[in-house]
Amino acid sequence: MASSRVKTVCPFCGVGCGINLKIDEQGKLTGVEPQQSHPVSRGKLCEKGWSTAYAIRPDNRITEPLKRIQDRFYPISWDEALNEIGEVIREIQAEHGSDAVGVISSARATNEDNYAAQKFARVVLKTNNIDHCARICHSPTVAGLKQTLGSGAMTNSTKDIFETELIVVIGADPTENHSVFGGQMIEARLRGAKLVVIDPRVTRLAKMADVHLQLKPGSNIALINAILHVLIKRKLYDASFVSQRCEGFEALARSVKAITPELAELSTGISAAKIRTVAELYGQAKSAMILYGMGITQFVSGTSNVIALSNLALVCGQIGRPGTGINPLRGQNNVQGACDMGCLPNVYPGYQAVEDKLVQDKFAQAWGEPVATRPGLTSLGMTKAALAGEFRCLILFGEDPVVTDPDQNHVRVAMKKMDLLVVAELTMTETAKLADYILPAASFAEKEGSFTNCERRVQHIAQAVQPPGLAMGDWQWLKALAEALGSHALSWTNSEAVFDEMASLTPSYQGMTYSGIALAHGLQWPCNQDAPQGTAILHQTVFPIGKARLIPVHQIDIDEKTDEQYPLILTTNRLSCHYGCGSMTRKSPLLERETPAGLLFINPADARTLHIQRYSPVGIRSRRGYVETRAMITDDVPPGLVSMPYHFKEAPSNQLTNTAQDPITKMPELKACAVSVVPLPPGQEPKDIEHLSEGQ
Ligand SMILES: Nc1nc2c(c(=O)[nH]1)N[C@H]1C(S)=C(S)[C@@H](COP(=O)(O)OP(=O)(O)OC[C@H]3O[C@@H](n4cnc5c(=O)[nH]c(N)nc54)[C@H](O)[C@@H]3O)O[C@H]1N2
Ligand SMILES: Nc1nc2c(c(=O)[nH]1)N[C@H]1C(S)=C(S)[C@@H](COP(=O)(O)OP(=O)(O)OC[C@H]3O[C@@H](n4cnc5c(=O)[nH]c(N)nc54)[C@H](O)[C@@H]3O)O[C@H]1N2
Ligand code: SF4
Ligand SMILES: [Mo]
Repeated sequence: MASSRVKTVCPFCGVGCGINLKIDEQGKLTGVEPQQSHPVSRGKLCEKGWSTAYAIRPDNRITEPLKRIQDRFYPISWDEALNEIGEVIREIQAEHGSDAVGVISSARATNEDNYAAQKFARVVLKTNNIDHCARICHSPTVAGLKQTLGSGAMTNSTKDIFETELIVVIGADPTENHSVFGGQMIEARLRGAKLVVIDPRVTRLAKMADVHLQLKPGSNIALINAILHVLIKRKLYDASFVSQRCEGFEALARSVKAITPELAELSTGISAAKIRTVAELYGQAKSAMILYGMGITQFVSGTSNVIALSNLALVCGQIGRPGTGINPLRGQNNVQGACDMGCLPNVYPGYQAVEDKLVQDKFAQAWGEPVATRPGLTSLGMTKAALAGEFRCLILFGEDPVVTDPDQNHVRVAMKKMDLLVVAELTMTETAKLADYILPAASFAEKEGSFTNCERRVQHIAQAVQPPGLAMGDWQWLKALAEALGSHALSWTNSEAVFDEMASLTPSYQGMTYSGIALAHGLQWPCNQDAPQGTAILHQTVFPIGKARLIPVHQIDIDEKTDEQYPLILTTNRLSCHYGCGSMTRKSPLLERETPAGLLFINPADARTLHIQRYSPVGIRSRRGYVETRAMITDDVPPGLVSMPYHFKEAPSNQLTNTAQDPITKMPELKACAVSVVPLPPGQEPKDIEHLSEGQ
């Protein structure tokens, strides 16, 4: 075999950078290089992209199905595993009904895997209990933008960053989290674009911004409404765009009439003068691009926050043209795709409503079987129902909720309480450790499929190497499990057949084929008869709902208040070198060397009051849990606010976080909870969570 390079896509974040995997003569993955001609990454990768080969190396992978007997895992054949799982599912459904089981799919896996997962839930298990990590990521985007624009996705393309006059980054830290795109933002800034950053922390982009609005956590709506107040009062908005393309302006104008910058100064902590400056910059820019992330969505006010941003873009007509738009920075490599595929409890592929009778009939006919008709449980809803004894079995792949869902103690109890937990993974995660069966999954390099990046670009991924041991692609084991349950609904013979079935049922993907997406570095949806080459900018002449809706929203404060016992607010953030639960990036010695495990970022003033030294051990307690780690003293967080990454299983910030939820999407408030911080005695090492729980 000759050495080769296989063209594929980075498996980490939603930027979707183009990579080539380097394969040696023995068929072994030896390295990675950027694709020079890729339209998004333009020959660049970040440190995670460069470390891809480490993330999936065969040592340390799960290579055969495992069954837990008491506290140990034993190898078992695929047939035995699937038959036993199938039998327990049947028993549970016979006793407790079809909704006692559910599936959590993976925004890290392919469109084909996710399409198969929702079809498996709906046709084989007869339940709409299907969800994935978008719930705790951009579900408020999907819900909010669907209401205001009719489509919950990034409206523009990453290349627009070079065509805009004004970049507004709100609640996102792109140089850490969408690093290649973040680098392009720096480039655009250096070429003359203006930059406004709205974030309670001083991020790298905040340091080079024209204006940084360092607002109090959770005060986004108060701020945006005050900006709207100035825009409307001073007639800086786009009256002709509003009259031609929007409805609801009068009610919106009334709702912000009393929200003066002076009033907003009290709740946001930002001076009225700065609020006016930003309103002027945004109102007067020929083109302005809003880019936002978890600092908008991960609040009990998540959906309203998204609506507020949409109101802002719409009244200024900053949408439907190059260099404009409202642009959610979708997080995972394929979270846009997993949503598009219908891995959500209320919609089929292409956001077709589960409750719509015509849609039910369409899918029942296409799939040749009756489908579940009632909307299902969300991921956190499944956890809650498990704790109540109403949900008994979860099939989960490519997520590690014990580390990444809020309130870790309560997630652990729920996972243990179920009669059957099946986890398909690349490695032994904290969640897999609690499973009854672990199935070995193939990584992105070991299977064919497609990923949809943050700008709706559907890209082909080619198989580069063989899966280790007995590992299988996710749709392949789902198909085998369906067969063990007596169903042939998933009987595709290759990934292309899965894609073709999906495209035929998903209007925005209808014009796509494997050859089409492979040729052109992907195609951006909608891609259909009207737009065979795909669509770079949404809503250019009309919104899917006709006119866009301006919807008044009001400030909703964070759920937990500080008090004497818990005097600080904890927010959670990400670090450039680590990703999600860390199960892939932490295999790279280079990435591991760059960042110590755990960390609490704290302002020097708070550190002084609490007698905390640089890098000294600290304990952090919330109303739900306790962790220990080391303090990093920095002006990047203001006094009163501390921040922790959530990548480290030794010091999981999700021991502490709040499960209070946005009422519309059930998004938990991962970005704010009340904590206390204490220094540990000098010389005492921070205990990792396992040892802490043993001691309790
Ligand atoms: N290196 C790395 N990259 C990643 C990931 C990773 O784990 N590691 N994960 C991927 C995923 S799944 C996602 S969803 C994306 C997320 O990417 P981002 O959305 O950038 O994620 P975060 O760092 O969690 O939060 C963004 C910012 O919100 C700010 N913030 C907190 N509260 C508020 C507030 O009230 N208002 C405002 N305006 N801002 C606030 C925080 O200070 C932080 O800077 O990253 C993706 N990329
Ligand atoms: N405190 C706090 N918590 C958070 C957040 C926060 O900002 N703060 N952010 C939230 C957000 S936005 C998100 S998206 C979630 C992410 O939470 P998760 O989705 O749980 O995180 P990941 O690390 O992406 O986990 C993915 C797992 O998938 C596995 N995997 C990768 N590829 C494949 C595949 O092809 N098949 C299979 N079967 N497995 C695969 C990896 O080995 C990894 O263990 O975390 C959330 N949790
Ligand atoms: S920016 Fe995202 S997609 Fe690009 S190399 Fe880094 S992690 Fe991969
Ligand atoms: Mo995410």
